[in-house]
Parts: sequence; C-alpha cells; structure tokens
Amino acid sequence: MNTPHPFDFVLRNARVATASDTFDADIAVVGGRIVQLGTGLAGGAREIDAAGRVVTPGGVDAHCHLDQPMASPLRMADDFESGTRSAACGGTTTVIPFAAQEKGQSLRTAVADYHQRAEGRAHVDYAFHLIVSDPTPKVLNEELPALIREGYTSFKIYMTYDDLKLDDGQILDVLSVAREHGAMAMIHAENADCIEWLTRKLEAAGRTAPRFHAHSRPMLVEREATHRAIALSQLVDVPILIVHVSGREAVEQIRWARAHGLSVFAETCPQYLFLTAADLGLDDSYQGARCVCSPPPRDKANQEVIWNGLNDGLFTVFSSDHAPFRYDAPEGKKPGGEEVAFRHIPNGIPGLETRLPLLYSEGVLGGRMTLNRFVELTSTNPAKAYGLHPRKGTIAVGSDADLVVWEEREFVLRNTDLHHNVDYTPYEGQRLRAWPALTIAGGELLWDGQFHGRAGRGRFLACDAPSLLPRRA
Ligand code: DUC
Ligand code: ZN
Ligand code: ZN
Repeated sequence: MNTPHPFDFVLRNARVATASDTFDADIAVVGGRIVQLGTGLAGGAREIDAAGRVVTPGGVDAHCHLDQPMASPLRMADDFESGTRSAACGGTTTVIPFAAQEKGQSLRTAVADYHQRAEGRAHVDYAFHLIVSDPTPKVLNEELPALIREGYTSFKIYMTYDDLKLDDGQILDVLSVAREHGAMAMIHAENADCIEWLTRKLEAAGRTAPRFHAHSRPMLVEREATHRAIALSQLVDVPILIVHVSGREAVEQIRWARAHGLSVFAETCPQYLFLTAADLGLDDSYQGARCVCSPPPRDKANQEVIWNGLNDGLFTVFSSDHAPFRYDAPEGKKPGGEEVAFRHIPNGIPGLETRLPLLYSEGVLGGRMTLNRFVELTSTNPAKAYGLHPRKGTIAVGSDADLVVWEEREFVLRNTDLHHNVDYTPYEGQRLRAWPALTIAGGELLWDGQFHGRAGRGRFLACDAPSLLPRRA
C-alpha cells in the first residue's frame, strides 16, 4: 500500500552548498537521515519551502568548552543545555567540547564525569575530545588506547597553563600513542616559560590591567611553540593539528612545515579575524577583560594573514574556541567579585552562536571566500578531522539531516539577540549580513527565529578514525 507521504520531511527548492558543489534540490528525510536529493521529489509529512535560499550542512564546532570543571571560584557560563541552544540558534548542529583530565585523575573518570554533565541536556549531537594533562604509564598504555578504540579519537595537549601543560618528553609520549592508535592530536602552542617570565616583568612594573595579557603572550611565544610542536610531531612521524592560530608568525611556521612535506593541520577562530589587541583595552580600564583569550587577538595586518590562510587552504578548520565566562560575575571575569590582575582573568570568550554568521557575512558575502570553502572550513573538514564524516559535515544521501537555511539581511549584532548564558558578546555592534533563518537537526526544526529545541534530543557520537589521517597497517 502506498503511504500518502513517503518522507517524514522535505525541504524544497534549496540552493544546496556542500564543500565541493552548489546545486538546486529538494532534500527528503526519513528517520532523521537524508534519503533522497533531487528536484520534484514526492511529498513529506512535513514540508518547508526554502525558496531558492542557500542551504548548507549544519555547522560542526570542533573546538568549544562547555561546563568544563574549573578551579573555584570560576565556573563556565554555558553548560550543555545553554551552549547547545546557542549553537543551534547560530546554525551549529554538532559540537565537540573537551573531557578534561585533571592532574592525578584517571582519564576514564574525566570522561565518565563529562558524560554526566552532558546527559539529558544537549539540544544537538555531541562528541568529546579528550584533554590529556597527566600522561602516566597507565594513561599512555591502557586508558588512552582503550578510549580511542571506544570513539574518543582526538585529544588536546597544552604547552602552557600550569594545570594542563606537558613538557616535551611527555608530548612525545602522547604523540606516539596518537600515531600507534590513529588519533588526531590537537596542540595548544604557546611557550609557558616565556609567558611566565614576561608576566612577572609586567607585574613588577605594575602593568596588570587586562590589556597587558596581550603583552605577556606576543606572537614570538606562539611561534616558538608552534615550531617546537612541529618538530616533535616530525620526530614521532605523526600528523598534528595546531589549534587557534592567531597570526603571521605561527602561520609562517605551518607553511614551512607544509613546504617540508610535514602533515600539519591548522585551526583558526573568529577572534583572530574580528578582534585586535586593542579590544583588550587602550587604557587600564577593566572592560577589556571581556576579550582576554589565548592566544590573544593581534592586529589588522594579522587579521589579513588569517583571511589569506582561510582562503588558500592553510587552515583546515574554523572553530569558535567558545570558552564562556560572564563579565560581571564572581565566577567569571571578576573572580571572587574583584577586578584582578590579568594573570588571574579566566581566558576565553563566547562564540558558538556567532561563528557561522560572522564567517558567512564577512567571508562569503564579503567576497573573501567561496560558499563551498565556507562549508568545508565550518562543517566538512571538522567532521573529517574528528571522525564524524560523512554522517556529519555534508548534505548527501545517508547523512544526518542537519541543515542550515540562510537568510541574507543586514543587521547589527546585540548580545540581547543571542541565546548563550553570557552577559556580553565580544562582537557587540558588529554589522552582519546573514543569519540562519532555519536550523534543522536530524530532520527536526530547532530554530526559525524562535528556539524549538529539547534538552536531551542531542546524542553522544562515538567518533571513527579521523579520515584526514593516513591509515596505518
Ligand atoms: N584559550 C584556550 O586555550 N582555551 C580556552 C580559551 C582560551 O582563551
Ligand atoms: Zn587552547
Ligand atoms: Zn580552547
């Protein structure tokens, strides 16, 4: 017997953009997955007419921090509920935050704890990266290999932050596990000792206002660590991905590595395109604490270097590095209620919801990159880099029906329009030219100017081996 509606849902008349193609099609969905693409498809139980609008795959934000445990009194402003709500309202339908190991803690315990934080709260699908801060023999030989097999196929290692940083020998050990077990190693590249030395000098001179955060982490500090990370990966013969690259000097190191045939991937973030060090303050006002993040934003010339790298293929992934702290809060940028020296200001800015609209507005509509490159950087490549493709990151038969229908309109961004739990956006007053009209996840409408999510509908995704990595016998 013919059912009247062969499909659960049909998105009609879409101008579909993937990383490789742009074409007109209806998109038919059954059971949350795309089952047909073509023109004049049969009817769906539910239909939406996209009327020639651009439709891209839902965004994959492969670098965001949600409800990550913090030392008292600090607390992240967004948990899995508010973070994934704001993600969906900005067109992101998959997030990959971090299950962070504390020193002395078992990696398994960190993962179990993080699952509890996510359980029943996410509006969109999520996977976990691991943060390895204590690579004991048990972690290296047992926990990490087992977790990689179970679907945690990427991890971040830090070259700075006292509670997270690894020394070079530890990095070599962890990279060796990535090589042997086929995981993607993400590296935060800043030289910890240089930062500490500069910070002490600044403090001795009374220079403790937020703007001096940028002085304590000049590009040299990032350049040196980036070069060292590349050398360590070469020694182990394993690809790495350098996260949140901020400007010219790190970019030069990555170009050098590529020119020497090394497999070095790179990520950048909106703050390196839309903010400069001046946003941390031109005087000693505390307001600049809002934009304290690491590496710090640089200057206009460096923004151009980052735009060029996005366009010419240097960067593989564009992520938010959403690390949300409220500004006017004792658990946020004013720890314990005080305006503190820059060393004590929690690092990080919100950006999950604004990542795609910023890049679509200035990148695609500003004529700086093609629509297909936008899709590649924000969805397809992050899904490939972390073992979620082709379920995520594309519009194809068999993929999850995670879709963004774009509306091109000019407006001025206000934090009051956003859905995170943060009391500011660093991009307040930014002129935007586009925003998602609709966000659809697994065939369900989550955003159409109103939010229709449901905490707990988002599922945990076990990741496959990253498809950007070579297969080893
Ligand atoms: N830098 C990081 O390394 N992580 C979170 C936020 C930040 O600014
Ligand atoms: Zn980092
Ligand atoms: Zn981060």
